[in-house]
Amino acid sequence: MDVGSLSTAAPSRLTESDASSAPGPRPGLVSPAVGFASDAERLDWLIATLGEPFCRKLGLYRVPDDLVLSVVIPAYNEKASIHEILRRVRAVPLRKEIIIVDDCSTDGTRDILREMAKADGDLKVVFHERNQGKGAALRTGFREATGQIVIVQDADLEYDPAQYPELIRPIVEDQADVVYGSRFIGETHRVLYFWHSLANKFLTLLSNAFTNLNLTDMEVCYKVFRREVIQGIELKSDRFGFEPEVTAKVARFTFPARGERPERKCRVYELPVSYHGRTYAEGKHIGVKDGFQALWCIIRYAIAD
Ligand SMILES: Nc1nc2c(ncn2[C@@H]2O[C@H](COP(=O)(O)OP(=O)(O)O)[C@@H](O)[C@H]2O)c(=O)[nH]1
Ligand SMILES: [Mg+2]
Repeated sequence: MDVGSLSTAAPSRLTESDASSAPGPRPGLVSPAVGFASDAERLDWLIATLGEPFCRKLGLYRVPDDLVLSVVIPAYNEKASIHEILRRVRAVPLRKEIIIVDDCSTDGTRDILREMAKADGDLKVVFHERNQGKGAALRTGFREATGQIVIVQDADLEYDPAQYPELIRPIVEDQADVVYGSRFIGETHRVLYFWHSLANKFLTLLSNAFTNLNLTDMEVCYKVFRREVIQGIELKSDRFGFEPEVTAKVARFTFPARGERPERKCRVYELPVSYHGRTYAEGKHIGVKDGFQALWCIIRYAIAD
């Protein structure tokens, strides 16, 4: 079942390109004879038929009409996947603002993005004049974001945008302010490098020891934030130090008292995400040096900055 396509409200919430790429009702599940005037009506029917708990499990739930998800995509030399990742992001039937930050690619990604921006006026593309790293690209993207919720999307195909409705749900339902995906708690994932995963687990453990959070995958790409959280944090790391830095700062983030509401800490949730890891031959960039840099950043941002 296409979870994303069914977790929608009225089609008015979809952009034109979303609407054109969203698959229609599935024969057998939704009979054409039933005829739904809108996706919202179809969703109501599904909830009434299958029951709310089951639908929630599938990521089928009502999203407020005015909700906009800002998708921030840092891209560096991703010409092989940039078209496809954008297609997959657009196919998610939520109202979205897509912000791509090209980190001074040299493989032709820049030209592709220029063309894409020309063809789609709604697509925000920012070009860095020199290569600075994922962290710097994200800083640029976060500054541009205007949606209520902001998600990080890498420009390769390792993560699946169809999971956005599940990922944002804890925030939509006001249980969480920040949601992390996790590749280690039960979803489908490609079996790859042992030492890589061990390093990942060690970095998460060390980060947890300093933050007192019990995350299982600190280095995951899928991090979702209420916009006021991510725009309320000052980020300094230019490269992959972004992950430990943002984690340390989220753990310390406090919402100020507002009206009746007292000051409160940021609430963090975690849920499983699938992972189709690529090999170094397939273009993976992150390496041993980045592991050591992450180690340094965990300590640095725990005690200073
Ligand atoms: N490696 C690398 N990635 C960058 C840079 N700037 C932006 N990115 C993007 O950051 C994301 C994560 O990088 P990636 O190489 O996929 O990391 P990995 O999958 O963890 O090895 C991708 O979307 C990259 O295109 C950069 O300077 N170097
Ligand atoms: Mg990647």
